[in-house]
Amino acid sequence: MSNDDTVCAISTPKGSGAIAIVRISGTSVKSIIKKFLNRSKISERRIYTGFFKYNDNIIDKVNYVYFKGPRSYTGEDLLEIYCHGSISVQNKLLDILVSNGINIANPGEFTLRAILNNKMTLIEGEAINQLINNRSEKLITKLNEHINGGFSQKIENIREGLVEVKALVEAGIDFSDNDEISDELLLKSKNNLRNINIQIKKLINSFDIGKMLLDGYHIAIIGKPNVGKSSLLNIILRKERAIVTEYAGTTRDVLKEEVNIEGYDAFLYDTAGLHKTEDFIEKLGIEKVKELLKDADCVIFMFDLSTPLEKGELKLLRSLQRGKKDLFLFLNKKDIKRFDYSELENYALKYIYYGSVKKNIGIDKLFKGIALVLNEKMADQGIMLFSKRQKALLTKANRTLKEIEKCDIIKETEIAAFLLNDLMEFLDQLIGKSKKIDIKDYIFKNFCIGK
Ligand SMILES: Nc1nc2c(ncn2[C@@H]2O[C@H](COP(=O)(O)OP(=O)(O)OP(=O)(O)O)[C@@H](O)[C@H]2O)c(=O)[nH]1
Ligand SMILES: [Mg+2]
Repeated sequence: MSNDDTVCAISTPKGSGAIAIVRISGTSVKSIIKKFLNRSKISERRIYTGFFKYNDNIIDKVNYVYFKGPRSYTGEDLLEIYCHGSISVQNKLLDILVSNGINIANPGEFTLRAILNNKMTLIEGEAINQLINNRSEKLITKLNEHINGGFSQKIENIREGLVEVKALVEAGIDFSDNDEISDELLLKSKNNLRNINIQIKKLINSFDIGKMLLDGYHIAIIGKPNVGKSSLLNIILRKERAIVTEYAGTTRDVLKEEVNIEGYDAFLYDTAGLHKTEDFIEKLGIEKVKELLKDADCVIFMFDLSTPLEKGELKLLRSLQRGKKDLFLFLNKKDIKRFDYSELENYALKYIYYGSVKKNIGIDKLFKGIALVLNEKMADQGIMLFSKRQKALLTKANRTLKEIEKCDIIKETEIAAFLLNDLMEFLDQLIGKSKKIDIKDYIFKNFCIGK
């Protein structure tokens, strides 16, 4: 792609709205302003009002702002036209631009240009896309740390540390006859590398939580038939989403609904009651629950205080305790409690709640408990990783660091220098500085058109 190409796109969501934004970036921006907005002189970053005209026909009365390159999002001349958000106006504007030789932008193309023009790093570009798609209020600050360069700066700092180590390694060659200086250099380099690896490992470890929070926290509601699973889903959604009856085995399929838990994006799954059954459809439903349990991040295990605690329930509880998922027990139907469940106290459970879905008792506490666990996961994270690409590169960096640690950087100088170069290359790829990668491969995937 030539960077001189001018491109355009509708940057607002598809469909009609009060206002839509058409963005145009590239060398032809000024001639577009002259031709369609009839203005030959224009100041940057000022709002103008005028008619967008084509062959003397008024298409729309619009506002527009001109951003002169390089002081624009893309680093090129950029025009934003705020038109009325009718689908016909938006399409007409775009059609006119295209018929005048302006290309439609690819998804993420404005951001790609911004990176190529050094307006931002690849990490910052990826984070903008993540922020656009993110549904958790709690992640806004974390993603902004990436967008505003906090993460890129951290990588730059690590890189600078490596340059220092490389200089020490090279100095080691000159001082290799002097044992005292060599030892001192060796120790200093080793300390620097250890410190760098701690930072890299911390970033890698934050990915599991970062990814989970960005993709949404998946909560499976499970339990034997009739414990009140569907009732719990309905009360949280404040609507009759799932059928609730007094008959055991009402729910056969898995129902998935998105919910917001104190600013976290989450998905609730209502499931078929778990028990031994000969019913073919129920069996299929139970198989689906087992599949779901492999992928869920969290389990709400429900019990029914009006029926006796069963061995099968205890067996499932033990297996869930052996797993890694967040586990919450909800002992339902407290209003008609008939059996003693104190045996569960032997299980050292951290999150166990007694309540009644029917009477709306204990549900608030249960979800506050879930929010607390999520808050704990977020706490002390510092900068978090949200992208598989970034994790893969840092994992390579970590592996290379381990190799460097194994070699004697004074005696095996050449190997050490070679590995250090590899390591710096991984960091360059991470921020998009490396010549060995094509940034297009990363930006276009999953990106919105118009960004
Ligand atoms: N008394 C009382 N009844 C409840 C409570 N919660 C749910 N129920 C009743 O228990 C019955 C079963 O509720 P569901 O929500 O359908 O239970 P379920 O776990 O989804 O059942 P299956 O889909 O068959 O596995 C219904 O009659 C509900 O009204 C409660 O807290 N107290
Ligand atoms: Mg149900």
